[in-house]
Amino acid sequence: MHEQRKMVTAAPENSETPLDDVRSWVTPNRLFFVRNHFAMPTAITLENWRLRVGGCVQKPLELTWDEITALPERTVFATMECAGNGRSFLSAKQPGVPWGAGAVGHAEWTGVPLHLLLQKAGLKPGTVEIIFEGQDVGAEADHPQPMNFARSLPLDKALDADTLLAYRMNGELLEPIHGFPLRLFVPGWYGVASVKWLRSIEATTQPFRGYFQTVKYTIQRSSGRGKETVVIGPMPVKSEIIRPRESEILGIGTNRLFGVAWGGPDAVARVEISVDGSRSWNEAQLIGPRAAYSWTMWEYLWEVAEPGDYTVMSRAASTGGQVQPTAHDPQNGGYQIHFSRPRPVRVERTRRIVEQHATVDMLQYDMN
Ligand SMILES: Nc1nc2c(c(=O)[nH]1)N[C@H]1C(S)=C(S)[C@@H](COP(=O)(O)O)O[C@H]1N2
Ligand SMILES: [Mo]
Repeated sequence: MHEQRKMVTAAPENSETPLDDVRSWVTPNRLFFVRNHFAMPTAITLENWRLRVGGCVQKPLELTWDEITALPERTVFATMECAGNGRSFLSAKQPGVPWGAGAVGHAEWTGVPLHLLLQKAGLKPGTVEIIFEGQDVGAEADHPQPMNFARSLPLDKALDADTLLAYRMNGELLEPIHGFPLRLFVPGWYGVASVKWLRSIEATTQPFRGYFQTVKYTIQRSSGRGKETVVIGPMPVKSEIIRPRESEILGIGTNRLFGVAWGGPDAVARVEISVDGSRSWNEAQLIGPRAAYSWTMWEYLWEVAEPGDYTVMSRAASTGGQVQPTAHDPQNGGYQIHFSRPRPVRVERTRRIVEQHATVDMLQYDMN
């Protein structure tokens, strides 16, 4: 089978992981979704690339590729999802890339813990955030002046031992489209935090007000003082049904449901399945590794006696006690879309095999 990313927009590339074909815990690099706001920088080489560390530090640094890769490295397995993943499923249409379910993947990320570099530079007292700037430049409809892609992290997350300056993905040097040669990688957080093609890091004493965390990538929350704008951060708990596929027709008897679930910074504690449109829930089996930051695969053997139209749903809970909601929170707008999405399936007395490459007969009769 020749699997490839599913293009959503071509220039710049925005493309999905082909979730329908996911069988493994780790997503291969060439299938891992891509989210680009601007054209990808093309002139970066390991020789001409530098990383600057500056702002509110004792000792500003400018590091080469060899200097970075000589530092101690760390490896973290983590799921990364785009904050707009699933946007096309919202009933109230939202602006932005019309993602299906596949702006998510799981990989092994290797790099230098960011705190080691910040330690070398020496943060001055009063630092509240660290700003990360990519080499890619462009404009947006509501921001016609060209700007670099940039985001900040609160100091505590920047100093977390697992926050990496990543240069390997699944053991390979980063592919150009995933941020070669170096990107920030913030495990447990939406992908927007993980700035690609990193060229500068700056400590600041003021909260950063960049476009990608004020105009875009924010959600609303109500507090005692009314509505508050919150910058998108950690991924909440979520699950996806991979099989049965969209519009797949099942047969009576035993049907295997299969999917993935993730809990942002937490591990997945449990996944439940409803086959009656959320009236009752039964626990699925978790398969393979279960760890903080990582998605977990699950399966559920569904015994169906009666043909008919069913609504299948999955609902994950994290070790942190979060449970996936059944509806989208309108305060999230076009972001943070993690509700249990109903999947209608039809069960017939006769099973139709929809595997594209099935060589067996296209009809299989159930003996019941
Ligand atoms: N420099 C830069 N970094 C970026 C982006 C970008 O457009 N430019 N997109 C962000 C978003 S919104 C996401 S979801 C992830 C996607 O990473 P990937 O393309 O490697 O999957 O990168 C983030 N880092
Ligand atoms: Mo994103």
